[in-house]
Amino acid sequence: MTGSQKRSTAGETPVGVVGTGGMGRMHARILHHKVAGARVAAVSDVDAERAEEVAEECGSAVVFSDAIEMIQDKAVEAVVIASPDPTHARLTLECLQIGKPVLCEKPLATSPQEALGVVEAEVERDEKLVQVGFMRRYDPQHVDVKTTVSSGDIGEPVLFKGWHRNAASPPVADSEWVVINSAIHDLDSARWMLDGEIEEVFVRGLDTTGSPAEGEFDLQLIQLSVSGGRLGVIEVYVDAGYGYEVGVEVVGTRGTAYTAPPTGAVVRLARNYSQNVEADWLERFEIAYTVQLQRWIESQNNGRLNGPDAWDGYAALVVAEACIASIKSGNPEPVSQPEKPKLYGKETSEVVR
Ligand code: ISE
Repeated sequence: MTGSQKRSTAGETPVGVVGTGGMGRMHARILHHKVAGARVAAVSDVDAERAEEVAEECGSAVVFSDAIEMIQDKAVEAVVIASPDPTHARLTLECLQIGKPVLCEKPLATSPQEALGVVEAEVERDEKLVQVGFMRRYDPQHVDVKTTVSSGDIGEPVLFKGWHRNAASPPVADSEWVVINSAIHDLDSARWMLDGEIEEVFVRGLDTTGSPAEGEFDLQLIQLSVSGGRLGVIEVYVDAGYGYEVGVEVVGTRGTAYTAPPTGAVVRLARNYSQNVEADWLERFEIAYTVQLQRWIESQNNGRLNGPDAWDGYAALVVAEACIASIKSGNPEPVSQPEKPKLYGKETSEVVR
């Protein structure tokens, strides 16, 4: 963990973290070490040893083996969900039912139907309590591109380009997993950057590993038609081997804006010119995760949730479902355009600095 440490303040929001694997541990550490106005009050995991370890590292958090019990505990006022993807929607609904603010890791659910259940429960409450962990919206480089696009300086944005490479995929990764777990970020970026809706997708793919499961695409090229007659193209490659890289470019009618390679010195040595590539998203997006948690805690104090919401989580899954259909059919597929309830406002959500 890099950067300055937080000062402790009175009136800290007691947060419960569900899941203490890589993501949960990272969220707990950031909350404990860096986020002002919050403390880790509880953690839950079926793996007791792992949970104890994280609890110890984060002050004196109470350990639960059951996530629902932790969510219902009166001492927990806000919840971060970082357990496996198939548990997200059910646990988020639990938070909604008892009125606790929740930051749920992406994807919000594993199907749009399940995510719609969360949206409907929130609309029923008539109160936004759910934020989805599309942390790129807090990454300084992505925010700069978005700000430039919104300023109108590059003219009308007409093309979104996204690239997303993981060093290696886990054994569970099939074509659907690549869309729902990885490409979901890029689908959200395209909606956010162009402030529009994806209307059609066409996915072509390759299996670069020669895995026994024929037709599993670990490299996917997703072409998009976006509202307003705009275009997009996303490359997702989850077995790129050399490291982790994510970037976007938005091409406008007068200019273009794109994310630069991240930080780190450029080294010239022995007739070579080099720069480090990050290992994974925890390293690449550490700042984004920190800002995301800080803004989320602040939004609870000022009563105005302004990050990516349940609608964004649902909308990305609607596009993901069309991508999966396109992989299966080998054809372009339309994306259904559900009507956005009033609760979620007009924009694809604002820039959050
Ligand atoms: C992972 O789950 C993430 O959320 C990362 O941000 C993403 O880049 C990666 O592809 C996913 O597998």
